[in-house]
Amino acid sequence: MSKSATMKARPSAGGSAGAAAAPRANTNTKWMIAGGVVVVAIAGLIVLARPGAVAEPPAATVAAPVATTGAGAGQLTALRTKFNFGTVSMAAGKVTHRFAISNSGGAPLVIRKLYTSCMCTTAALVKNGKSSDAFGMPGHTPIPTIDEPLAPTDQAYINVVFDPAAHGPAGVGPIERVVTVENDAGQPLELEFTALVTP
Ligand SMILES: [Cu+2]
Repeated sequence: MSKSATMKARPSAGGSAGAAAAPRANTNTKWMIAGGVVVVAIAGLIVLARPGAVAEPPAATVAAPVATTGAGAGQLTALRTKFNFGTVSMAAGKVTHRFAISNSGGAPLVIRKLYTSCMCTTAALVKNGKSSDAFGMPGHTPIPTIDEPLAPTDQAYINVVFDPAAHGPAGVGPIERVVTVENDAGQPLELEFTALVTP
């Protein structure tokens, strides 16, 4: 502090007409800067205290992922992610449902894997009329990587087969199963179905 004050005072000590005015202006400037710092500090405290100021950063983070799903990225979506079979009889055998999926983004994506939450359920990818193998539950059956590309123009389904008799007589009652579709464009797509299993 004292060192910088001395260095600043030295040029104005030259004996010109502005010699007397210069140190005073220097002092005034210091007070103005000090006052400005106080004003900024108070303003900062007011801004921090406002609830609206806290809400602003999350809004900005929400906007960021939206930008990445623009024209240059794929986006795996399903027309519907839930389906209810209603009442399903073990005696009547397996039931199937097709979930319509698509790439709603602006670039191709790759379907890595699909698998189900239980050994009573299998899922296959049907793309442009051609079906993949049917995959079951990890740990019960192998779940290989299929690396199937999906263009925005492709017509695709996840064909789900549920065997209500797979769990034997103990399988009676309401059930809920999930089919997971891993892809390179974002979070895995989860398709869910429910049923009420009767003998
Ligand atoms: Cu099961």
